[in-house]
Amino acid sequence: MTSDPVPSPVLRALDANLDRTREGLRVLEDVARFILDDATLSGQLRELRHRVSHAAGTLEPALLGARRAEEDVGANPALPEEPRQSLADLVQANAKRTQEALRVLEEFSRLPELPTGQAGLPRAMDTAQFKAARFDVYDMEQRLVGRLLRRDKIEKLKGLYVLIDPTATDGRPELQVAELALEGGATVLQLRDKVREKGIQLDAAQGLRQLCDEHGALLIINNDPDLARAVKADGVHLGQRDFPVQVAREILPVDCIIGVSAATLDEARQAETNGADYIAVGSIYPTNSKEDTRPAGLETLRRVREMTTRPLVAIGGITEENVEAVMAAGADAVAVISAVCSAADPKVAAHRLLDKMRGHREPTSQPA
Ligand code: TZP
Repeated sequence: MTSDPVPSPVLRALDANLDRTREGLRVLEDVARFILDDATLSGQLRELRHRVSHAAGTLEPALLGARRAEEDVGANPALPEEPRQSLADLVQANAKRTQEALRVLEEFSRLPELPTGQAGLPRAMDTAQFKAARFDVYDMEQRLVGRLLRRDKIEKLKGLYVLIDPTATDGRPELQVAELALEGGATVLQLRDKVREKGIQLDAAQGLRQLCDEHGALLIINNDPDLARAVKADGVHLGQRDFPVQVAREILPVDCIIGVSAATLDEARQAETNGADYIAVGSIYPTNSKEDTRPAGLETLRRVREMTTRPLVAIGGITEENVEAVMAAGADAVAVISAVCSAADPKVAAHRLLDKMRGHREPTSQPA
């Protein structure tokens, strides 16, 4: 007959913290899985949970045997449960708890009370794995909180996105055109200035920031993470030859969204893999607003739609006449320069585009 494992205070501490770690990781995993719909992130968290269990080694039965939950002097059912302000708050609270628990596992698993491991392992538990897992949780916390904070912004993308290009306003002040676009219902403005120096762009970007705040719209800066940071923009838009997404991410605050231009299915796939928050597919139609455009067309838009659930912003030559076909091909948003910035009345033009977008036909199996 085997004797019962000896209840040991060290084993109890290890058991409690192993449970805390796995529970915390499960909460993070379910946020990635059910809230963010992110198979990669939830898979990584599941794998981390399994690694932690594995690091407990052969001691698991002894830990279970040592459990005395009802005798825990630290358990206080009278303490009120802390409310969570948001999903980001929930993730942070659980990530912190998991990191703390992993630190306890790391420290306690080094004690001499622990038996030595099998097959030459110095200890029964893998201390180094607990440490590695703690660092992984720091990283996961940052990624999850970033994704949650950006999620609300991404929702606003689903509408009319107007690029404010100072060379396309027919000589009118860009802020005047921008304000009219917002009054007409645009939910996103992008500053796209390929001509002026940064100091001059800063003034324009600050003016746009204020206008977007007044209208509850997003401000995106074209290809300039520095300027985006300086004016607290909501995001940055990157072309194929601009900074890679990962580099821009390191420069920008975690709640800043990053969009990437794609003219082909492969570029769109790569943008998704690199972590772009939205993909701008274009040029859908010929345009005079950009010199070196590459044609993408509606067919590419349809194929990208089938490939990804990331928000798709269609761009290039979009007008009141063709916007319904663009929406029917799977766009979540439509980005324009000339159709609004160069219109006689940008407010009316924005309004009419939005009217058409709202009334568009749902995608069918028949090409539009
Ligand atoms: N990227 C692809 S097409 C394009 C950009 C910036 C220009 C869009 O301008 P317009 O006037 O709406 O065709």
